[in-house]
Amino acid sequence: MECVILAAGEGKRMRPLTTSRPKVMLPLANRPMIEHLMNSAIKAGITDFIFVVGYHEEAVREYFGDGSEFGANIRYAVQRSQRGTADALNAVKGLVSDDFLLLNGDMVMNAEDISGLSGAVSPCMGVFKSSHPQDYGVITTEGKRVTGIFEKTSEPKGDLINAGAYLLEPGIFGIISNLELSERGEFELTDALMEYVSTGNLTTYALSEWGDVGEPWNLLDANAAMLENLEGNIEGEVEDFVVLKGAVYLGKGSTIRSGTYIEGPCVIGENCTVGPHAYIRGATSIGDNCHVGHSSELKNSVILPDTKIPHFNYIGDSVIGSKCNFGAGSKIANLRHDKRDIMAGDRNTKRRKFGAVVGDGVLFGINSSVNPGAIIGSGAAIAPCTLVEGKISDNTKYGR
Ligand code: TTP
Repeated sequence: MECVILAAGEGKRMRPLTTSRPKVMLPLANRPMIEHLMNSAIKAGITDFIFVVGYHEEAVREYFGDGSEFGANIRYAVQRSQRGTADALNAVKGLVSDDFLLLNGDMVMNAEDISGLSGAVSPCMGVFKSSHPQDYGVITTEGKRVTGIFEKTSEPKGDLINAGAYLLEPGIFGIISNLELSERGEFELTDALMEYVSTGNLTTYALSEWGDVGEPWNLLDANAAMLENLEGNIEGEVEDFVVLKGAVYLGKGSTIRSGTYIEGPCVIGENCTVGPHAYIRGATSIGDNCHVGHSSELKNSVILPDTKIPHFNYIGDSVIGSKCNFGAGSKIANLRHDKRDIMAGDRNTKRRKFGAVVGDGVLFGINSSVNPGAIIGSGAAIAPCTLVEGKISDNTKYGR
């Protein structure tokens, strides 16, 4: 069976992390999220994939090529402008001739569920019982039959959500060709599926585990979930007087220097230097070529490659882009004194602890302090001793 993965979206909610890469290439445990999804499908016995790419498609193509290095056979279809999920699926019209799996590329699913969904009767929708259905499209059912699909609303009609995973048949392309633009100006897959709902043909498959990765703070949860299964392994060098607790993975060419204390799960990529005297707490992923130096502390964060956190820094519950540099003493706060949920701009992270979202190439002057919920645009330069809060656009010079 072929598996179509939608990977063309820009991921506006993930900005500025998606300034220079598509959302699906953002890492969980140092691997693009779409690689984890593909690996789950491979474990479920699927080897043929069609990736629908568009926004920064070169990043996906360069990383995966034809898939042979990953034990997969990947073809590509292109969605030129991001006009919705049904439009993205339409890019594979003519490429599939039988039942196929369709997965949103920005989510986490396990192999058992992919296997179960692919063995269902088409058309079938993967659904998940969510504790916060108001954040998703919700469906209603009678037995296994879908009776309604509803947009995200503050008063959902139940707790079963549309997980963005489907078993479909080629007849869907005929339905898509008759779709009209939705109110938000997109061709929506859910509108196409309503055709099946009206004839009583769409059934559900209940997923046992699921996570979507639409917002930056979802990356932290999904990263932590990935790291739960981390098998520790030391491929680099660990100097004397280093304490490693829990699962720690250290990549080739990396060194953990004396006095460093790591509470896993923690994955450190290749050619990194950690310490002397660094403190890293789980669940943290550090990309290739990073430096975490003396008296720097990291906790529950995702750090993209080539970033330097070299002297007396604190980063908690944050997502940090690539090629950033933290001046000595610069820190990111992750808790409000009134303990209220952290707001990131006008969005509620629904987390009591959240630090910042930092784009690529941000330079922090010494002793700069970042307030919880800050979103700092790619290429921004923060002046020394500056208090950073709110939203900062790409390439801004901030502070004195
Ligand atoms: P969304 O999360 O709805 O959209 P997005 O990924 O562009 O993110 P944002 O809302 O933050 O802008 O997309 C769900 C999936 O569908 C995701 O895997 C990306 C994919 N997609 C496309 O491939 N093409 C599209 O035109 C859209 C809207 C989404």
